[in-house]
Amino acid sequence: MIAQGTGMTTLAAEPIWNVGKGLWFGDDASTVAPRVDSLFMFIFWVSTAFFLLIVGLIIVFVIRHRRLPGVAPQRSASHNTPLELAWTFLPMFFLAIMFVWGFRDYMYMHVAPAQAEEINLTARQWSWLATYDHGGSPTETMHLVDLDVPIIPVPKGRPIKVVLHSVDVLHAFWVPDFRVKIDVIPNRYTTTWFEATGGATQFDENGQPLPYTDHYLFCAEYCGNQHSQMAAIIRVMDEAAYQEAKAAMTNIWDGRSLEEVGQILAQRNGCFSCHSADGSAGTGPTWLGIWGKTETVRTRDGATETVTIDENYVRESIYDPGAKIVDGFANQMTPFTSEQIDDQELGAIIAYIKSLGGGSN
Ligand code: HEC
Ligand SMILES: [Cu+2]
Repeated sequence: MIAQGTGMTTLAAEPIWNVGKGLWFGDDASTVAPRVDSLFMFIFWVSTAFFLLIVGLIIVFVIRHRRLPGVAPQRSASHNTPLELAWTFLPMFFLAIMFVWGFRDYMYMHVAPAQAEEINLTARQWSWLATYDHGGSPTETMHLVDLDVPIIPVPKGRPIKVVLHSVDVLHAFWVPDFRVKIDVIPNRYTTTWFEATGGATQFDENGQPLPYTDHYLFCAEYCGNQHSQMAAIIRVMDEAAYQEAKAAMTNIWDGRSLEEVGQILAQRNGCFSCHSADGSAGTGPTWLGIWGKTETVRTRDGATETVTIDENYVRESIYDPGAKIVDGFANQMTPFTSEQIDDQELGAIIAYIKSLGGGSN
């Protein structure tokens, strides 16, 4: 485990199977990184041991039982119950360990803590745009190879949930130092989370330790001829520096937060003639406290389904309201087009509905 906030791994606590980890893994810079590495190394050494055992036995047997002139071939043994039980249950035992361990870490990786701060990340050919809860986006860039990529600040020692979507083709969000990777898909939101620990201290050209650490964000899904340059820098810093970096960001909405912008957009687009934010139902259901709740809907073919109100559901409810009609309401909402409510505006409306509370965030 990583000692929180220090970004240092305690050597004494390293399990034995982590031997050799340094050969191919880079820096450990998030809480999930040591978990991934440890499981990977365990599987690696178990596989190596069985590989050597099996190939070793094959070689021994090939030599020992090879055909010799004048020696009649032995009859094959038909059965050996203890041996067969052993080679069935021994590997099963190791596979069960890998499964339980993998499942535990999979759940850890996929369920973001409720108090996580959210950062929206928009992928396009060929760049990344981060939008924070206060409506700002980073402007600072770094020159990599032959283009300037954005520097995306994140706080150290606190969970961050990343809400991702693409405005064009398939991309993938990959931060090798964090061991975090997820597809980024057009017309749909995907989410992931991480808690940055920063990893090993980094130094400037003069050998002085830097107050932050930088980690590459790559696109990991071939998305066109500049795919390899679709990068960004995730900069892990302490809380004070993070708040300062956030305050210095530009905001295309006059300094308004995403929630405030969402409320204004809901007003301008006439959503409040059918929806309320105070719990009263009108032509449409109220938005108060719906976030994260499950509800019953009717689909186009008349089937009943249970849905959870999340980013994807709200998106669909706006662009294609007839796809899932809330129980107790009629199909009376006219679809909005992406010209009327564009991508960034949709993100703001979602932030606003989210801010009205509910089961989870
Ligand atoms: C003409 C009335 C009307 C307008 C205007 C309207 N809606 Fe709706 N909306 C409805 C109705 C009726 C439903 C429930 C039936 C359904 O699911 O389509 C609904 C459902 C929804 C839902 C799903 C709510 C839930 O509890 O599952 C969301 C989200 C939503 N609308 C967002 C919006 C947004 C955002 C706008 C403005 C951009 C908007 N609506 C404008 C009538 C309207
Ligand atoms: Cu890409």
